[in-house]
Amino acid sequence: MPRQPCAVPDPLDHARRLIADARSVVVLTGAGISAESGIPTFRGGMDALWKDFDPATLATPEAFARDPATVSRWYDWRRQKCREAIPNPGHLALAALERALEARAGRFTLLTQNVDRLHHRAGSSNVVELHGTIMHWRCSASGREIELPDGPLPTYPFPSPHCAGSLARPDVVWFGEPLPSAAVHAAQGAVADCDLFISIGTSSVVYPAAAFIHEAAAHGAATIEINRDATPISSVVDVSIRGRAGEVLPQILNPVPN
Ligand code: BJW
Repeated sequence: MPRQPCAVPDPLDHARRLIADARSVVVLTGAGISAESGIPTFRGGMDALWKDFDPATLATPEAFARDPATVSRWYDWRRQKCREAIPNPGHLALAALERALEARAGRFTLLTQNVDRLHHRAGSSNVVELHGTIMHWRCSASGREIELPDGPLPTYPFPSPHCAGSLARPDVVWFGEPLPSAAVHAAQGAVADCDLFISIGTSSVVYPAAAFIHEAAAHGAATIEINRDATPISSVVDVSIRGRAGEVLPQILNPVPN
């Protein structure tokens, strides 16, 4: 008898089956999901922000202390880019997944490393911003929020109106700074409880966010990665889907499998 070829499951079908069976889903997103909204990623690719810049000169408290004008100007330029961007089909598909899980009395938590607010604007509600948001700025001394003009800041650096001699800084998490404790707490609770973890558009090299998928897998959650390129987790996830988030997510989630 001729041998039948062994059926390799199509990764999109496999992902749909895992989503249909899941009751508690955690999604972790990174810069890749916003790339199709025109927001540059940090690493990898011709347009990546850190292709020409050393992150240590822009994304650390030391850099801000050394050269607040350059750092403020760079973040304010990015704030304008985020304001102008619109959510893409990947963001919208995740908002639809949240609504579908709610409808079947499931749980959905969206952990994002992105600071652009596009998930909120797409309609997602249970969003945990691990690295803060570039849309809010705060006093570097007191931490009080600072109202910003809609357009570019009038000066770089921009003085804080709250404390004499201190400066406005973006409410983001720089290297060497702790993540907001409420965000870490919410993330850890969701990860401990999930039966499916989906990592989307992140290089999976920045901690502690990069550890969450391993924690989820260690307690038995199924894992899916959606990324344009291979990453350190591609060979350890249950389903690795190589493609653009804005194209792959609608294929899996429109309609949400049930
Ligand atoms: C597509 C696509 C498409 C493209 N579709 N895919 C343990 C081990 C080792 C190091 C550490 C550790 N614990 C802590 C550290 C140190 C450090 C760290 O992780 N360093 C590593 C880099 C080595 N971590 C920290 O410092 C963190 N703080 C901390 O741990 O504090 C501890 C502490 C406790 C108590 C007191 C004091 C301290 C803070 C990390 C903060 C990260 N901040 C940044 C900047 C935010 C502000 C800003 O926006 O400028 O966050 S760094 C930058 O990287 C940004 C991102 O959120 C983050 C992750 O990047 P992401 O999203 O993965 O983007 P990319 O560009 O890397 O990847 C894009 C991906 O998309 C690629 O894979 C593409 O293929 C893909 N892609 N187009 C799908 N269309």
